[in-house]
Amino acid sequence: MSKDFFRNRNAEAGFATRAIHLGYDPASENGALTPPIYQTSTYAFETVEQGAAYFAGTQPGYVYGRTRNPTQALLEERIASLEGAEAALALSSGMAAISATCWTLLKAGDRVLADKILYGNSYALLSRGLEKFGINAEFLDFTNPQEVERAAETPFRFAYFETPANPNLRLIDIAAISAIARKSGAFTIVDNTFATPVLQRPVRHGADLVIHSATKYLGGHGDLLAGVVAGREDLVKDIRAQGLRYMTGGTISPLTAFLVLRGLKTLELRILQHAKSAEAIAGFLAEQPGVSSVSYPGLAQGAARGVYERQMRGGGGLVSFEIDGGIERGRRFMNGLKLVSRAVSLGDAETLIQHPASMTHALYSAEERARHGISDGLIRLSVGLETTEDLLDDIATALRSA
Ligand code: 7XF
Repeated sequence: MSKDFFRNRNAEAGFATRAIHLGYDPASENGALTPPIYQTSTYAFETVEQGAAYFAGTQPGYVYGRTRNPTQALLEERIASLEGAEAALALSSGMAAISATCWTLLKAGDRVLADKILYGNSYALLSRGLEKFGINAEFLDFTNPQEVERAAETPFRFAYFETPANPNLRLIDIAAISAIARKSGAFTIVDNTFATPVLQRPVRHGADLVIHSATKYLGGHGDLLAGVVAGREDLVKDIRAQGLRYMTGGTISPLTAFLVLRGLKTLELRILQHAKSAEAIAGFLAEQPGVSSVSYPGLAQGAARGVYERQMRGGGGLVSFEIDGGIERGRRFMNGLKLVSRAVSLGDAETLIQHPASMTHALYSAEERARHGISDGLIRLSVGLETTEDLLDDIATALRSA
């Protein structure tokens, strides 16, 4: 499909069409249907003057592989389009994306507001990591915008949160928090890893930057690590020029960029299937007498229901729950699973189960977990793409024998 398809249409092409075709014309690469992997670390300049102009940015051109590669550039163009963002930057992991963003936007003396419930290493970076450099992070309950509004009376640089949040899947109102931040002259950064742009586009609700661990659904096959930051062009440009170029060097490899591009082609299909199975499993768990609580965005109640309806178009592939009998019975249940794999990470074709308190959130101290509301009995299930009935069978059998 030629680039003219995108240029000539008045309406934007659909999500899946853009995920498969945007920004690539096979005619420009000998008719190759699949975009090539530019396996190169550096680029030859025709003249010294041309090289100098590329470095100065007065002429567009590739210079050196740490900051940009054509395979990476195509990935960035597609993700920006899918998120409805002005620009995107791909990096070597989700943590590379988050740290490059922090090192670029923050300086000593700055203050950051963050939700209490974050992926363990994001929490460790914002609390213990930034503290070493004289930056203070305050952790609030972002499900209560009044609490954020009160904290916003003192200047802060950005508001940072995940929605749905890792690991308990609670939802945060992106538009409400963005409005508070904007009024205070602060940015809003949303980690959209769990929803993906198929289900939620934070930029549309006022976020300035969107973070992804592309290791998860964007890659989708459990075979790579990658990260993304998308959003305002001026910010993304600075994060590439500073946070990536000389503060982290967290470059995505050309092969990894290619694999994420391959993952994007089936992103919408996969997410809708993950969500279909996850909804069935969440419904099943909610009916079991030995299951004390189930959290699934698609089943959100009360105020969270409104947030869900305003900003998401599906519940996604994760389910978190607690079973009666505490962590001991939880361990027996997890060890009894035959099809479901005991593993951290999420968003893969394989269904994965893990125990946040001892795994993904072990960097929160026991006291911090208690204070922030991360229960020691919580179990997080990333529902994969296996046949739904097989997953239900495995879970039912393990629950019975626990
Ligand atoms: O550096 P990574 O690609 O692993 O991404 C970090 C990251 C950032 N944001 C969110 C919401 C995440 O969940 C992650 C990684 N989480 C995995 C998990 O929760 O299973 C990591 C396994 S320890």
